[in-house]
Amino acid sequence: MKCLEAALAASLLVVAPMANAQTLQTVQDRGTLVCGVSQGVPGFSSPDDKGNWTGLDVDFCRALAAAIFNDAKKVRFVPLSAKDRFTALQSFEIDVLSRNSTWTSSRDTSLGFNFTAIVYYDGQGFMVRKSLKVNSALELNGASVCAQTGTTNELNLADYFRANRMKYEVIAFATADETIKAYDAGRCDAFTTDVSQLTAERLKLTNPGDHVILPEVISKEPLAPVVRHGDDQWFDLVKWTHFAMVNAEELGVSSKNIDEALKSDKPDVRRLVGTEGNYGEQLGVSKDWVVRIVRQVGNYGEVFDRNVGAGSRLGIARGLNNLWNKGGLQYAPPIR
Ligand SMILES: N[C@@H](CCC(=O)N[C@@H](CS)C(=O)NCC(=O)O)C(=O)O
Repeated sequence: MKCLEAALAASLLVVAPMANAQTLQTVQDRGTLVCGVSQGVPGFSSPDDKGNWTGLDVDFCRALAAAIFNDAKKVRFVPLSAKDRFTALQSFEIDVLSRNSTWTSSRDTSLGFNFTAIVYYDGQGFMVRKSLKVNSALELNGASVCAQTGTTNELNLADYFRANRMKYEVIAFATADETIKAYDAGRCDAFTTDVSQLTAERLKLTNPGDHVILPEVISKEPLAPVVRHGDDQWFDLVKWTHFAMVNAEELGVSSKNIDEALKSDKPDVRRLVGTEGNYGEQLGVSKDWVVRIVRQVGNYGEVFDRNVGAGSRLGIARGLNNLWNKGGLQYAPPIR
């Protein structure tokens, strides 16, 4: 019996990953990366009038495509609601989910996923009308709160009000548009989601200046691209795409000076840009994978600034998303 169990376990170990271990090959054969994004959160993933997708989550997929194909445009974006995003990944409709998704233990285990690397450290907050004259979330006893179905935000909301012995009524919607429209129309006293999304969604309100984001941040929302369990090669490539962009920023390598970086004699820059070692090949892509990413998409700081940071309409400070050696939490393991 013992032997049989061991044999079964051994066969499962081999069979489980094999069933699913072909993502990079599938993407290469298809010639396009299929990337799950939101249905529209400015700064993270939203289509313009011509259907061109932009944002931090979008650029992450473009970086992955640059590494794989040397062409950041070879991505098909699939807009997904909060409720549908995980089924789309489980059912192989997408190769990777890059959609402001919070890394939680149950999503990482029982849903059958791996969260790759934290591309944005976020936390949940509240927005209210200034005319409500509320300065703190602790003054929201009895409030009605708009939220989106299938998010961590719904759950944190319940925890926060229970912990602070306050009453509330949740009004939940399936899409971001319905949620923000309901809030704009005055159907709820407050709107809750991750602070970055509050900042982004505020731009869609009739009079953004009439609304304020309250100071409390009630949860940890580490946002990370997600892949399916059972494909370590793909998991590695997706996670190292983020690490490459962070390492590039840390080493001062950007889209503006990438050609000089190729001539650098600094050992860590040489490993990053592939003039030394075969680190790209070890991931299943080419030696110059980081050069492709940085040239076509940029380093992490460039991507942050133009989409959500100082160079964008959102103007979000780097804060927790600054590099570890500049007071933030972005810390990438070394390429070597
Ligand atoms: N980070 C949270 C919330 C993610 C989320 O879906 N937030 C809404 C708030 S606006 C959103 O991005 N909606 C965009 C959409 O459904 O397209 C989670 O992973 O559950």
